[in-house]
Amino acid sequence: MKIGIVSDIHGNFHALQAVLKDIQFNQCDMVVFLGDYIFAGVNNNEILDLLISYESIHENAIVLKGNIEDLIYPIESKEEWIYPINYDIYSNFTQEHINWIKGLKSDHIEVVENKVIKFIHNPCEDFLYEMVNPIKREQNKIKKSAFEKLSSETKEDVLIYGHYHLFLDEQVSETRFICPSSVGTPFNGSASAQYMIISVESNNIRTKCIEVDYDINSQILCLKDHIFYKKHRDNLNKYIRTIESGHNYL
Ligand SMILES: [Mn+2]
Repeated sequence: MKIGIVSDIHGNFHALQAVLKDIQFNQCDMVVFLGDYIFAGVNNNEILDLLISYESIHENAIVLKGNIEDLIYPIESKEEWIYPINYDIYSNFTQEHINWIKGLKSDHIEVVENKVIKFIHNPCEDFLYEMVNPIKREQNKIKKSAFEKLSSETKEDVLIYGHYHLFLDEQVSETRFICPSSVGTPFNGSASAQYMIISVESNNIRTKCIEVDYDINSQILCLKDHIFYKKHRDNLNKYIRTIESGHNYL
């Protein structure tokens, strides 16, 4: 059983296209999307259309929501702390997009052979790293005590989560923790589109971190040509810097 794990697209449509092509090439039996698809960049509608059609075509696709998808609620109640660009992104959504986002589940449990695997965007409120460098996140070390606490609260054998934009595969106490980095905005210093394939065979789980080159120049042209760029230049320049460097300038 081969499962493709896709997380944290954050508006990077070209990176998503490259990853889905690679997943097709690798013939995964199942694909799980761990959330944080939108409210960044300029291709939010294209990403939603692609995910909605992917889910309808592929029986074994699971699409979960991230914390970013929940921004839809404070946007609808017109909270002041929302970045203005996110009001513009929201105003371009169709009712179908909005209904689809609101219908997404937060987690999914899958039993593969004897392994119970839980998928979720952000597994806990605690930050799982000692923050040494908020930009170059690959310099941060995992916070063992936070993982131990999370393990004690986790019933499943394997916990697969997104949110941190860094690859991870660690056994802590009774739990195997796996993070597939980020498709659209990795924070490990590599400007590729990143995801993971896990293979479960005879109760053994193997993980493979995959970095796919994508057309980053087309994505940047798309950002600079978009009407949002004139209105939200500072915001989109930080976004461009993030995808070019693979570090967190958001
Ligand atoms: Mn997140």
